[in-house]
Amino acid sequence: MTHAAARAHPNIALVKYWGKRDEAAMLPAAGSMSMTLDAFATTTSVHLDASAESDSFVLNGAEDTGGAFARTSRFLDLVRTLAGDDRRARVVSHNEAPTAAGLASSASGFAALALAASAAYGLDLDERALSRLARRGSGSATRSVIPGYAVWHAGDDDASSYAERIEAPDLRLVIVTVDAGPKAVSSREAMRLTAETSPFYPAWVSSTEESLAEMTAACRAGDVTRIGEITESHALRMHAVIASSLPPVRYLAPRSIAVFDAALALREAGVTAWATADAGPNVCLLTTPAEAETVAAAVSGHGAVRIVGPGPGAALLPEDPFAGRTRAGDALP
Ligand code: 2P0
Repeated sequence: MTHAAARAHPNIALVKYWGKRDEAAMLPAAGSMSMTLDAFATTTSVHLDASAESDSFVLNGAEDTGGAFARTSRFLDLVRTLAGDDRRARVVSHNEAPTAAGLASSASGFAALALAASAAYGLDLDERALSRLARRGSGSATRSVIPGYAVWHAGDDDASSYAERIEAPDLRLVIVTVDAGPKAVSSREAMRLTAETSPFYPAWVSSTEESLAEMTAACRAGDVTRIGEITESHALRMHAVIASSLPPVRYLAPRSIAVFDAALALREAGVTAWATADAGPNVCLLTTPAEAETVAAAVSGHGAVRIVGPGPGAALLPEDPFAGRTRAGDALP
């Protein structure tokens, strides 16, 4: 095969990944757990081109020659080494996530790229091997390979650091976009800063492993309340350790805190709602399918809301969705 296309979705971590033990090998300091979403897909095609002297990358309809291209090309180098094939490739990628959703596209992006590129270069990777490969592109992409709920085992080397499925109750996340602007500090940069400067970082790492063990037990037991409690407290611990960096980094805004307060008010009124937030000001509320509309209505005054649930893992597409439309400026599907 000389071309392949794949689709993958972002994920929201309920036990967060924040910090690397080994940046070159992309090994996390601790394990994490997430829900892969049923929305905001990234679709990516990879065409090998024996005559090309370099890779090329079209992202959301525009030729990219900057940082995203460089990261994509470095990732393709890994795939070429695995496949023993040094042909260059043309990569076309489209994110459904509106920038305004505030969802990072690196998880869905590298999960889709790992699958499309490995197939185009003739590698037949199982779910675990694909998860390990996606990890090399972006930590959170490790989990986006997996459908539904995923645990990413920190591992102690490349072979043992992968994500796998975990059974959990059917839940929903109400995404509240309080601020659609770009984040001030990238996750990668802020993670590095936290690990290097926070006096609380060792406790963050050890307590995350404890939270993951408790979360795994709560998922197996189908204990939604416990899943929610761990989700919210672990998110706040992550923001606390980030804020304890030097210079400090603070992702939560006053409007984000108001949504955490809204979650508490909902719980006091007997509604299931637990808040979490990633490296930005937007907040997701974890709830049940039956209560999702109630939660969404209750927080609609805080920003745009969208209800999402567990979605599929990375999957190959039978046809190239960009066929004949691989140039910058071409209309996208
Ligand atoms: C997570 N985040 O577990 C955490 C929670 C953001 C907050 O993974 O450097 O883009 O590519 O491994 O995966 C965002 O960081 O960072 C992230 P790299 P990534 O989802």
